[in-house]
Amino acid sequence: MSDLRDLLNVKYPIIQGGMANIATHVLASAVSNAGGFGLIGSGGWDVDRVRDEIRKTKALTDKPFGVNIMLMSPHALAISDMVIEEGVKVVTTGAGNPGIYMEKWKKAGMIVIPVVPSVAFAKRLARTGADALIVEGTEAGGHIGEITTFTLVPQVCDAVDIPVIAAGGIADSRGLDAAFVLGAKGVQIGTVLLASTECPVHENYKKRIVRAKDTDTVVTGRGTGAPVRVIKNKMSRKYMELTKNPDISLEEIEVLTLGSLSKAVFNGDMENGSIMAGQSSGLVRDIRSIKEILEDIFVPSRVNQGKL
Ligand code: TUI
Repeated sequence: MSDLRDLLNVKYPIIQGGMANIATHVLASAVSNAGGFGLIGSGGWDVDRVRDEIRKTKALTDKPFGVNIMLMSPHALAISDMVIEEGVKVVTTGAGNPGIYMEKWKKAGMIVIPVVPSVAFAKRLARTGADALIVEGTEAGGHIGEITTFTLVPQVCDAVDIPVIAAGGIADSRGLDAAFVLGAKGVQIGTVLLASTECPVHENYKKRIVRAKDTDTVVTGRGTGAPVRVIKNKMSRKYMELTKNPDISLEEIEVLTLGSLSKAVFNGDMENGSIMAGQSSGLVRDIRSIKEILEDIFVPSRVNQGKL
């Protein structure tokens, strides 16, 4: 059966999420070298930083990798041109509509895989020339949509005829198999990779994911246009208070979100930092190498046994 392994030329049908501040050349090259599809994130970085990350990734792996373009970023336009100059072969997009960039990316021969949170948006982007779609449910960490993976993936599979990659809530082989039963041809994972030995986040961040239980995440900013799932802490409570103010702007929210994300990622501040993570945190029980994580998801799966 043809799946993401054929489209992206990888060993496993598993993409790494393009997590802002976290998906550096270190993470992307480690995922690609282990047989998954590594992504460099762009949220929070300017064009020169993302270019530097691309060059460093090329030096660390000869396997395929891509770049995630965070469309709410003020640098998105500049990054959208730079990825063409740098010969990047695959882009994923998130947190907005990539419509204005599609034509130039397709002209450059790139594979374009937008993240979609709804059926209507999926249909629109399939018509605009997307090669595949990452269908992300509300279980995911960071900036999210409203609908669950379990209900959204089959609806999008029914609505489009390009491959669907399921994201949100997937951390083990049961999640991968479930996604394939729903019609997906691959999965994207983020949270489980936060707790990997290679992930360049502070050790406190990794330990907090491992310690998290099912009810430990909360969605801040629902109703502001930028809902973000994080682990509950002092920061999430403060954020909930601030976003009750109807006059707060999306830009102010972005600065607050990314500023506090770096406190968690770099300083390991688990109280004042924004610990972005998905509901699958409750499924993550230890810190393992990326090779172990990918093998644990794929090797026992029914997809690998040819049953799905
Ligand atoms: O983008 C993500 N996850 C992210 S981005 C991020 S950094 C950030 N910075 C400031 C504020 C908020 C976040 C942390 N996590 N995932 C992909 C994703 N895309 N989830 C949902 C969407 C999405 C939402 C609406 C995609 C398209 C969309 O359409 C809007 C439209 O234009 O119709």
